[in-house]
Amino acid sequence: MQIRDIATAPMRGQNAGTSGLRRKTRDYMAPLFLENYVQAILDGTGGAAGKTYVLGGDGRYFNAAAIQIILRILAGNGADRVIVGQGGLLSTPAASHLIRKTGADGGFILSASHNPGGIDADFGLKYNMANGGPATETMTAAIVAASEAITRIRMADSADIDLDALGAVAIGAMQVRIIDPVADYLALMEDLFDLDAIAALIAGGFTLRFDAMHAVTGPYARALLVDRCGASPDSLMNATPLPDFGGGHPDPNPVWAADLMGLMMGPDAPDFGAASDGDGDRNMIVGRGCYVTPSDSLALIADRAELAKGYRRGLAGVARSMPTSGAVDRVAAAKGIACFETPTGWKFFGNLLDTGQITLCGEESAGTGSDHIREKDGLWAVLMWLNIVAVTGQSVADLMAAHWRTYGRNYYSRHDYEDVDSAVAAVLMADLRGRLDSLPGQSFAGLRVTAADDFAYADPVDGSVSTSQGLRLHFAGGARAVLRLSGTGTSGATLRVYLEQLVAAPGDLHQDAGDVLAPLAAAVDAVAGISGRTGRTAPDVKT
Ligand code: G16
Repeated sequence: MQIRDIATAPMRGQNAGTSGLRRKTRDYMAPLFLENYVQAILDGTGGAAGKTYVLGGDGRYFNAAAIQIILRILAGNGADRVIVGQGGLLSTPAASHLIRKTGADGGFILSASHNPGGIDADFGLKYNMANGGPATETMTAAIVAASEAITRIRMADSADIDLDALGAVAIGAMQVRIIDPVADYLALMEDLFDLDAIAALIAGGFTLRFDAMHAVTGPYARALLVDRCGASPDSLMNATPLPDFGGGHPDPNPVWAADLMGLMMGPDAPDFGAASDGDGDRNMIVGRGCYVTPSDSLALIADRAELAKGYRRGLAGVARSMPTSGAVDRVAAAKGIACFETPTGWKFFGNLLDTGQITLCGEESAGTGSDHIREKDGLWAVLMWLNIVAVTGQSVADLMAAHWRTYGRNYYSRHDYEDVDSAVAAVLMADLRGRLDSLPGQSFAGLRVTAADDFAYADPVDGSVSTSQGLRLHFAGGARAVLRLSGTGTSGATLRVYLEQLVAAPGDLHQDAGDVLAPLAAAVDAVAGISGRTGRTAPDVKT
């Protein structure tokens, strides 16, 4: 087998965002784009010689072809071993687990997460480190530097391998092992949760519906919920992974999982509903007539995790991303454990998890997880909820009501303005940032600002400092708004406005969040001039 050096030019301006590099699929398919990025990852991480990698993706368009290319580059760069999910499939949590379990040096996960798939949609690649987690800021910077200095791609001249055939195959001196993508993950869930209790709950007549959104979790959910826990096969919706996710937007929230939401809010709702995203790391939890916000889900899990066998020892601490609501903070305070506030992005939890300072963490963007891996984990959250329901015998709605009565309720909503002109979005943020110091004491649409800042985070473990992580506005009466630009979009800018109102002693537990948050939304528009600057009178997506 020959190894060739292919001359190439540096990539400019391809700085990876919140989670790897996401681009239009056609960009990724353009000559040498993927090749450049993969070679830059290897160059930026000390080369591949003698190393072991995990490789797989969410099955979206270009997944299998990209895997063949990456294998040739790994072989060309002298990698020793690659573990690949059968059919090229691996959910992000399963990949994180495999990296840790096999002691691999890193992993390549092919996904643009919840972004749509297809030749005219999105593709992505993220590199995870030996701890199973997304590359840190420092490692990402090294990869970006390598991408700007790259001159050649080193590739093996080898034929495609059969990604469907389980077992070992060699590409030159490199061993490739094709494995069942589900088995190891299933064993991990068996260790953490009492699946017999969940099976008994289901055998007793408890009904559920899980929407895999035509993405990667279909086979995982079938193995866990149907085969292991005895749910009926029609408990699964959209459970066959498709390259274009059936034309849908595999983002588990009330907007994109509208069919499931409609069912759960209707007269024939099952007891429990859930969904996961493209690569299986996000989750949505919904009870009969009761949607659970990701922030509330994190708080409830933090309160009740000890009911699941993997968490009996209690929690070392918890963490949430800054825009996530403060609901979990009050649970942590009541338990007397630490609660960290990190920038958006799962990578910021890695050091806290690695040093044992936290057991659980989560984000408003539908990610929840624990120290079992170094990614958020959609089916983990589903099993955690089912385990809690099985042990307490309470419905999702009753669990949430009890939680709010104890801790108060953080009404929460995120408003997204999508595909905004990038320059307009940048000016909006820069202008507000420049006025932050003058805002406290001023009122907007009747609400008085009490504090305003630009969130910065100093990692308590490695000391790295991340600045400009979102503009925070606190208002009188326990309201908070955060404005930040998304790091995961692929066209224009997405402005995210996170709205939160704490009601410490809610009289009516079920007030509509939109009503509660309307004055805050008006105040944010007044202070930031969103409608004036963008010409949008309403957000594109409200979750
Ligand atoms: C990724 C990260 C998450 C983060 C989210 C934020 O999610 O893994 O930790 O919360 O991006 O997205 P944005 O910058 O658009 O607000 P995922 O599920 O897309 O990998």
